[in-house]
Amino acid sequence: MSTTNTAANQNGPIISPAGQPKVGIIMGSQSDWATMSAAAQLLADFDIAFDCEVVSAHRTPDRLFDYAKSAKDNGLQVIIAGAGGAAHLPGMCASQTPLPVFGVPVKSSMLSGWDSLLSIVQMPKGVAVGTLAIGAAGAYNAALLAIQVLALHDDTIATKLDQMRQSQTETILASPTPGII
Ligand code: RP5
Repeated sequence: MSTTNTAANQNGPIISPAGQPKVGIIMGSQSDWATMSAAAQLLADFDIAFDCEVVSAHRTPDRLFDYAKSAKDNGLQVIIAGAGGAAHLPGMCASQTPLPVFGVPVKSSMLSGWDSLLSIVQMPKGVAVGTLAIGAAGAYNAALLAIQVLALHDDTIATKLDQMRQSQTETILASPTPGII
């Protein structure tokens, strides 16, 4: 399966850093990109190569199976899968790969993402998906978890992660009074 290291959003493309993609980002539809771009952006900020594709569990099931079965051999170490509605993408992906899969429930128009959340989180015993929050915060945190996994064996990433968390802490401590920035 071909992969792309460039993903576009409303503000322009998010170009993956050069090199072997370590994280795969998949989503059920082009319409999920507004949410899932948060994951791509954080990985790019951490200088971690990723690939990004639309892969639908229902509309392109063969493409999903090809993607998931070959993901580890293709050098990926973590998969982030976002989908909305009857969101079977993360679970079906997890069933076909030994890699850790983080699922992002995309906010749906009819049920505000409750459908997405419940269909991702409620996996049967024996096949695991790490389920994140609904929406862009979930996509961001999925990338953060992927970064934390990679940091276990990469000191450069671990150092950046420490710096990011320290900076986040300092930002809060610098303005601890509500309404006064
Ligand atoms: C899911 O259906 C996708 O993940 C998306 O969140 C939702 C709606 O898809 P579109 O109808 O916008 O393509 O498969």
